[in-house]
Amino acid sequence: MLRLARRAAPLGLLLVLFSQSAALAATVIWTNNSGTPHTSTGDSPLSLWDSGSVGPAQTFQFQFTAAGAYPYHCTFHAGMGMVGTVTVKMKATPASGGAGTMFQIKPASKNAASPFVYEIQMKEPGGSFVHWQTTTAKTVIWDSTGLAPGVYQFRSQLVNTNTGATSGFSPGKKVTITP
Ligand SMILES: [Cu+2]
Repeated sequence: MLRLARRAAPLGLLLVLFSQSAALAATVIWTNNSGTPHTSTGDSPLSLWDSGSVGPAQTFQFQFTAAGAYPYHCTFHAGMGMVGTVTVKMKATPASGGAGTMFQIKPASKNAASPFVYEIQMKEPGGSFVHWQTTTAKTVIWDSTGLAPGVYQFRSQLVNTNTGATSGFSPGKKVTITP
């Protein structure tokens, strides 16, 4: 399951999170509980979604399927600071295991469709995030054979290969290789 976290709440458009534990997908629902219209519009150049004008008491929903950080704004009131970021976390299973474990690294809830790909970075114990692999697969196997014990991290972002636009990286997902 991809998990969602809200970073900043827009002023008028409240974010309600629906996390479906069974389905590998996460739908975010914005509810306008103010008295004037707003939008939920994914920032350009990725421009992943745009609600158009959402009136008072109306809702808009969008299903996120890829880990990443997705900044968005209200087209009417971005200048007043009505902005936010939806953060979609990665999954990895198991969370820990001895060297030799075949870990499943999951940047998304479904395989990417052209022109999108998932760009995954890895951080070794004591190191920095560096490119690991770019894939269209929702699950990638990480063969930990021969690796030193410690805490490794993975993070991922959505990339549009036509435009080069990116979401921004998800938070790091920790995977521990036990001694
Ligand atoms: Cu607004």
